[in-house]
Amino acid sequence: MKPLRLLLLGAPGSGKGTQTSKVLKDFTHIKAISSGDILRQQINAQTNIGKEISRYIKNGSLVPDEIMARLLETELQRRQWLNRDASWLLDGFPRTFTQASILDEVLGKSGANLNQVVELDVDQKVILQRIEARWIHLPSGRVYNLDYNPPKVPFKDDVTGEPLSKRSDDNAETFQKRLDIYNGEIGPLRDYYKQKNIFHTISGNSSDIIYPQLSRYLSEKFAS
Ligand code: G5P
Ligand code: MG
Repeated sequence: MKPLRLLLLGAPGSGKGTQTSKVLKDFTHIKAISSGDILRQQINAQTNIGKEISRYIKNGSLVPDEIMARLLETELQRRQWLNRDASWLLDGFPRTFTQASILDEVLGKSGANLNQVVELDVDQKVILQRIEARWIHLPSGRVYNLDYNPPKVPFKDDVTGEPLSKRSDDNAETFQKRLDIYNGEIGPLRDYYKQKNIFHTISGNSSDIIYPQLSRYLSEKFAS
């Protein structure tokens, strides 16, 4: 396969994390970063930056662009992804126009710009219910849902057996704010990537409807 440098966009709860897990299982040469997971791990480790970002996440605001871009650049360097041969997927970053410009600058230096952006288009009316039933395994970022994909043992991670936790921003009030912010930011981002001819939308109100489309799309687009 040709190298894939993919950004997954989608409203909170649209299934970015869920689709990412499925992609990693089927396309084993692809690696992934979730910006939300990186932030939650910083908070959990009680780093200085973690203390600062905790209040943004808790009230559903975006973490400032400069902090976010710095964290992501460090992570891309640490993983040695800033080269043309690596295949990877970003879940949740960039999510503002400014972040998109910063990322292009960083990636451009190694000639490894994003070559695909996929937005998951899910009816926002069906999402809130998903969020309220979500539990996560914080260290790995694995996501569960009490209805859709429950853990094998209630409230325990399938792989490690460790306890699952709730996210501080998974409540109706904060969720609505996150959704409003998403709807406010997504227009310019869509336009930015449409202009570059790398933007694609996949619609469906279930992850099981979206994934076969995503998988087919990636296979066709990146087959060598
Ligand atoms: P995150 O962590 O990036 P969001 O808000 O973008 O958070 P979220 O909530 O993680 O996105 P998701 O990954 O799109 O949603 O969805 P998911 O976890 O896969 O699925 C949601 C739930 O639905 C799960 O329980 C899943 O099992 C279930 N599910 C999936 N599919 C189905 C289905 O078909 N049916 C049913 N019934 N259930 C299903 O960002 C969090 C915060 O971090 C900061 C911000 O403060 C943000 O609010 N942040 C950033 N700030 C600035 N810039 C950035 N780039 C930032 N990135 C993160
Ligand atoms: Mg997620």
